[in-house]
Parts: sequence; structure tokens; C-alpha cells
Amino acid sequence: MLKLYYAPGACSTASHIGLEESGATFDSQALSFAKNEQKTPEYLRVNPRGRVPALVIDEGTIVENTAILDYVAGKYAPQLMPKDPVQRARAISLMAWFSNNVHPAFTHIGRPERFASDVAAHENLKATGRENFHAALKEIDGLLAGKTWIMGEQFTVVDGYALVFYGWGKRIGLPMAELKNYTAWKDRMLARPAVKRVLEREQSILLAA
Ligand SMILES: N[C@@H](CCC(=O)N[C@@H](CS)C(=O)NCC(=O)O)C(=O)O
Repeated sequence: MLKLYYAPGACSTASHIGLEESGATFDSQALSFAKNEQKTPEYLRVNPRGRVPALVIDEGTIVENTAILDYVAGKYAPQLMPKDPVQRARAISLMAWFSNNVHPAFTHIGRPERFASDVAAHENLKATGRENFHAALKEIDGLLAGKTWIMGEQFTVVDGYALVFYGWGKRIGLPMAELKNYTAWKDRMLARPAVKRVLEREQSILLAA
């Protein structure tokens, strides 16, 4: 039994893509942030932190994209993570950076109240978050130079994670087309049937003109 809880357009898209690419059979449930469904007593029993993604498996629940993606690859689709220990460490390193740095930079823009209770600081947090997020996207663009996928020739679960941030950059109006490597890679991602299925299910901004 596998069940993914996600919110359309949230960072959970990474786990959603990983699962769909793995070919594993899974159930899914979309939660609406607008309706605060991540904070219902029912969902808090799944993930007491009230965050998505959460993947329910026979043995319990796994949270955090990095862990879910490594689990899905290990259990259902080893080709979605590098086999070589050095490359695997690099893949985990990149996902840790996404989770610890890139994602929080974006959170500063939308939820400054989580970082400072002083309302006077919020505009500055938003502006700094935007700058840091844009700088991270430029770094991802650099990482993709000369590569087909983010880890090189092998498509991995890390690619699905990197797609989340392209969508967020588009959502807040950053000049994404200037990031040539990232944009060409995004087009290759959109050409993958499994990725397209997930983006259609989530009605992703990435499919809009
Ligand atoms: N580091 C976690 C981040 C999880 C997270 O913050 N998810 C956000 C969506 S992008 C969420 O559930 N937000 C709901 C809320 O903050 O109320 C991961 O990678 O899984």
C-alpha cells in the first residue's frame, strides 16, 4: 500500500513525479492549502507537522521529499538514483541543499511571519528571500550547463525536485527565460510522459503559456 498526500504546485510535486516515474502503483490525495486541509485533525494524524508531502507505506509514514525520493527509488526504481556511492552522495547532497536552502528562501517570500514576529521586518524578509531564491535558481542553471539531466546523463529523482523551483520562479514572475540551461532542461522534463501526467493532475503553472 502506498498513498501520497500532496498539494498541487507545492514542493510535494517532487515526490509525486518520483512516484509516477517509478512505475509503482500508488493512491494519492490532494490537500488544499487555501482550505487549510494540511491542518485538519485527520491529516495531522498522518503528519503531525502539517506539511506535505507525506507517503504512507505498510510500515508507517515517510515525510520529507529527500527521504521519500530515496525510498521510492530504492524500493521500486533503482535506476532513479545513481548506483555509484559518490554520485549517490552528490544526489543526496543536492536534495539536501534544495530542502535546506532553496525551499526556505522561497518560504521567506510567502510566509515572512514564520521568520520574524515583527511585522516591520516582513517586507525586508520578502525582498531578501526573493534575492536569495533568484540566486539559487541561477546556481541551478549553472549546474545544468552541458548536462541532459541534473546528475548528468542519468535521469534521477533529483530532476523532479529541481522542477518545483522552476515553477515557483515562474509563479513569482522571475525572468526564467534568461536561465537558458534551466529552461531547456524544463522543456525536456515536460516532454516526459510521467512528468506531464503529474503536472496535468496538479494543473501546474508549468503547462501554462
Ligand atoms: N523539507 C520539507 C518541506 C515540507 C514543506 O514545508 N511543505 C510545504 C509545501 S511546499 C507545506 O506543507 N506547507 C504547508 C504549511 O506550511 O502550512 C520537504 O522537503 O518535504
